[in-house]
Amino acid sequence: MILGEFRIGDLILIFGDQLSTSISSLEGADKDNARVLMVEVMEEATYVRHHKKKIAFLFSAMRHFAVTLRLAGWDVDYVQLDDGGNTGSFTGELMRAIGRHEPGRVRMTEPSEWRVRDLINSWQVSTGFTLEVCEDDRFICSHSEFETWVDGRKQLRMEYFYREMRQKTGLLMDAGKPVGGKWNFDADNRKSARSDIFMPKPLQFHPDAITQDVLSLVNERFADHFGDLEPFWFATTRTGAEKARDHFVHNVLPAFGDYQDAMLVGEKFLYHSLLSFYMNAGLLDPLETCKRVEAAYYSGHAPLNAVEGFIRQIIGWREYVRGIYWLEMPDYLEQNFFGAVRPLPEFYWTGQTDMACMREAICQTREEAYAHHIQRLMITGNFALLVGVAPKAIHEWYLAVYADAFEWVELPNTLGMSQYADGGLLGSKPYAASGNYINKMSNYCKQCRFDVKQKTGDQACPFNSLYWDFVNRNADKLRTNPRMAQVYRTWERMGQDKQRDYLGSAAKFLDEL
Ligand code: FAD
Ligand code: DLZ
Ligand code: SF4
Repeated sequence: MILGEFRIGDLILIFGDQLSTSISSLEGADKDNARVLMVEVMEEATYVRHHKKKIAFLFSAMRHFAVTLRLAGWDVDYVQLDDGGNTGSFTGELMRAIGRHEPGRVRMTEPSEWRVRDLINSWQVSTGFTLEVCEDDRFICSHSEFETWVDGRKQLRMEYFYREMRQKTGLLMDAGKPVGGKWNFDADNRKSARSDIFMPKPLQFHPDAITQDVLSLVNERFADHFGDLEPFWFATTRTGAEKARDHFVHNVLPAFGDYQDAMLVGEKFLYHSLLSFYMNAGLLDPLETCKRVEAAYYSGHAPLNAVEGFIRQIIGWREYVRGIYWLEMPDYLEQNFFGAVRPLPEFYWTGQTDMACMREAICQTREEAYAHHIQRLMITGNFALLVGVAPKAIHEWYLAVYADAFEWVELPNTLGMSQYADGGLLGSKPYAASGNYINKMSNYCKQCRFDVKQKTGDQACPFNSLYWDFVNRNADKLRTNPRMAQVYRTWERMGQDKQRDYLGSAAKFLDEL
């Protein structure tokens, strides 16, 4: 069909994390003169070896989304992983689709990751097509707004960015002032939790026929990838994700703030929302989610510390890390402030370690493709930082093992927040901690063969000596950081014998790692 200067009009490529019917590439397109293209490709499933559950979640959510689009009247060309002729790459599948449909124009919403953006730039040349790349308006802060915010600032700090996002969205604002008189109620959010029979459980879903097909495919094609495929209980549609969101708001949100930093043996989810994978794939709208959460405060259902805490994670941290990612890529990926070179210890893949905290975080990651923030930051991230794992190696682990992991959000969290590999661009000091912190925020140490109270020796918690080894090893890089001043004063006052004991214990542990 020839329409004006075009043959079939638009070919609209939708990526696996763009599963929103309001995605900008569909805005204004003519259903009668456009075709949507979605492709399952081996390249995306293997550029890091993603957790089986993550691949199953995305493929199933993509297939359900294609059904939704067709019901809404869109013509969808969907290429499944096992379809004959599937070339296995975005480039190959776009070329084949251009051959099939002879479109006048190729259109898409900007991809979330730099790697794919770079690929698209190469298509401008190789396809000879005019590519229309629309801005992703599912985020509150655009790239140019973030650049403007950064301009002229000596230091980038999330807290100030967050305040601007509060002003912009009007969330928890009253006549230009923060509701409750403060921007941040984090001081109320540091309680350690106790096991409780009334602990809420996440809303779980039974796999339907589409998901069953995907589970068989993943079982067959990705058997050697990390992680348990079943039980598979994620929602794979917008309707399901909205139910999960409502379940969170009604049953979990009121205690979200109080126990945000807590960790308990056997309690994988505590009072966390488990909404990141839905938001990141496009099944839930972040701003709409925040509005639901805000409404729970105004109706008296949830306290301000919980509601403000949740909203800050979304319009603060989530937006902020995206801004940093696009500001700093591609050089960001190469940052290595401490010059760390150690390969990732094998037990990150097996969970076979005597350290109960590490075992717990890794085993639940294998089971669920999920661990909450403090497990990622203060257990697996902290350990990698203390022993000096190469930032790229730990980054690739996080990118592979979590269902919510896309580089735009994972990389700044791992490389910046957790590993301080950007030298303090994202955070003001490294999140390094000894066993004392883990013992305060969890009950892991009670189940551990190591003794958290012992500082050195074979029975001592390894985090204790590793912490001081990290402090000593990186003194030239950290001593001048005002937030580390107290730490260095303590280290220097400790006396040489004690210092030698710590360094000796750490050296023995690192030798055997
Ligand atoms: P909740 O605790 O319920 O928090 C609510 C929401 O806030 C989350 O759903 C998420 O959308 C947002 N949020 C909270 N903290 C952050 C943060 N630091 N950055 C961005 N958004 C945040 N988050 C990802 O979405 N994808 C990742 O790949 C990812 N990798 C991480 C790697 C490391 C080393 C660390 C320390 C953190 C990482 N995070 C990542 C941030 C955070 O750990 C997860 O967003 C959170 O654990 C998801 O679980 P939840 O939905 O139950 O979150
Ligand atoms: C993560 C992922 C996986 C495993 N597979 C696909 C896929 O086959 N097709 C697809 O469109 N997207 C997939 N994704 C998500 C993409 O990696 C993500 O959309 C891009 O990184 C966006 O830049
Ligand atoms: Fe982790 Fe140390 Fe506690 Fe064991 S004693 S659980 S290694 S912090």
